[in-house]
Amino acid sequence: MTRKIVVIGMGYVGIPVSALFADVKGFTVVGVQRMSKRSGWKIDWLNQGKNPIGGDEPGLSELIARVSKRGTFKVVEDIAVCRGANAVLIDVQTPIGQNRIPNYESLREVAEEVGKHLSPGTLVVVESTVAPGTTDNLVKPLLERVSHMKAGKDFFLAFCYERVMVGRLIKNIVELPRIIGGIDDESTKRATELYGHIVKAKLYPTDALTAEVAKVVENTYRDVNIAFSNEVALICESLGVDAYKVRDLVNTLPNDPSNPASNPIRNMLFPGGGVGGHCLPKDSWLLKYGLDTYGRFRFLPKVMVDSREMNDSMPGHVIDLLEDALKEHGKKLKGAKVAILGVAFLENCDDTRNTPSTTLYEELEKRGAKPVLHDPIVRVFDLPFTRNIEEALNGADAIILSTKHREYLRLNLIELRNKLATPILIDGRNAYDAAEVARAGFTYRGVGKGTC
Ligand code: SAJ
Repeated sequence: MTRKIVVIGMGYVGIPVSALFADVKGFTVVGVQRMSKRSGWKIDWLNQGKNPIGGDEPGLSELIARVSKRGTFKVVEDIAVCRGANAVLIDVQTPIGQNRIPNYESLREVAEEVGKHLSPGTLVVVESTVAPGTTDNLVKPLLERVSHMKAGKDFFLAFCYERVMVGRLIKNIVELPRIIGGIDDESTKRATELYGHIVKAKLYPTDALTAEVAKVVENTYRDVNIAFSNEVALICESLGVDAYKVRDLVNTLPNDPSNPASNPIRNMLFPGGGVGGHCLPKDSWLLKYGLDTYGRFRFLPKVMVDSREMNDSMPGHVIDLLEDALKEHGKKLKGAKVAILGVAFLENCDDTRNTPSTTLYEELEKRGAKPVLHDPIVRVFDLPFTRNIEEALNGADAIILSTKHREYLRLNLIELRNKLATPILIDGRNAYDAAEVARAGFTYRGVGKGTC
């Protein structure tokens, strides 16, 4: 008997997980995507067997072409396709608003629609990151109210979070352990069985709330570590030492001196020009929202809140470094043409969600400069940008390296210098060798590197 899986939301999570399930013998997958201005075009692309995700995604294009040709994967607009599904995966965006409160508009809408077309026995899985308490207190009651069925009895529900990263979407789904958080044991059992078909790594069964907390803690932990590294970077700039060298030296210390083999590497993360993406900038606030909404007692989780502030301050710090370098040339930010290299939040991908480059651009504009954004991979973006690097560089008074795309690492520094009106390079990602940049005639500033 063929198993029918429905995946709602054809994004960086929904597309690879759909293609992986569609590649399992006896499975067919129907993706559901709204005909939105930003993403509607993906429906046709995917139904032509084409991969709409830009940048390097090893194995994804071949997989989509294969399952599309085989007819086990198609994408539609109509969510009624959930009827008769064995499992429905929810992979919609769960951003936070300006007020740092989760915006569950898509999640509510989808849960409501799924509820209308839910069949007895269906397993519903929330893969989108949500605040702790959301599966039990928002998704479950919504599905039950609309479907007139009981979760855990007539249908099943679990929270099984993704650990994808752009540039290794397939790899992370297949090779990373997966946490399976059912609202009850039967839901956990069914979800474990389902993911066993695509995940080669260990599956960890738990309850939905614990899984929800684990997800946002996992990302907040990373965000706090990055914040620590950014603070160290500022200290190093002030002391005139290289924060990246310090990081390398710190990471030579085995984690457990009494038993070096136990965990050989201490992993201080990289400082940089800011933290972007759909996850780290918001997951601390989802964790806080869960605490404030469903917690038995309240308090301000200062470490993670301060870390968010630290990481959010880094684009501003990059601009301070620029202003300092301009002063060396007797110039001001006002009227300066600034080439911002990189729109994507991470190297070698086209994902622009919460990119620090937006903050750079808007802050520079506010301070009277003329920023020009460039990116070789990104296709669509909310702000004006160019894919023609000459347009960004010619006559610029400074370059800010915001994203460490490999294209930028190959640039010839001398030629680069000759295109600029003022030879200033601000390195937000430790992309260049400071001494080499200075030898090429640039005034150099780097996050965590200070001057050279
Ligand atoms: N960054 C630094 N320093 C570092 C690492 C990253 O400044 O040492 C910056 C990056 O430049 C980027 C941002 O942080 O702007 C996020 O980068 P990331 O490497 O964390 O990429 P994400 O957000 O796509 O991936 C994270 C991962 N979470 C963890 O490793 C705990 C990934 O495993 C999750 O699946 C993903 O969030 C998610 O979807 O939740």
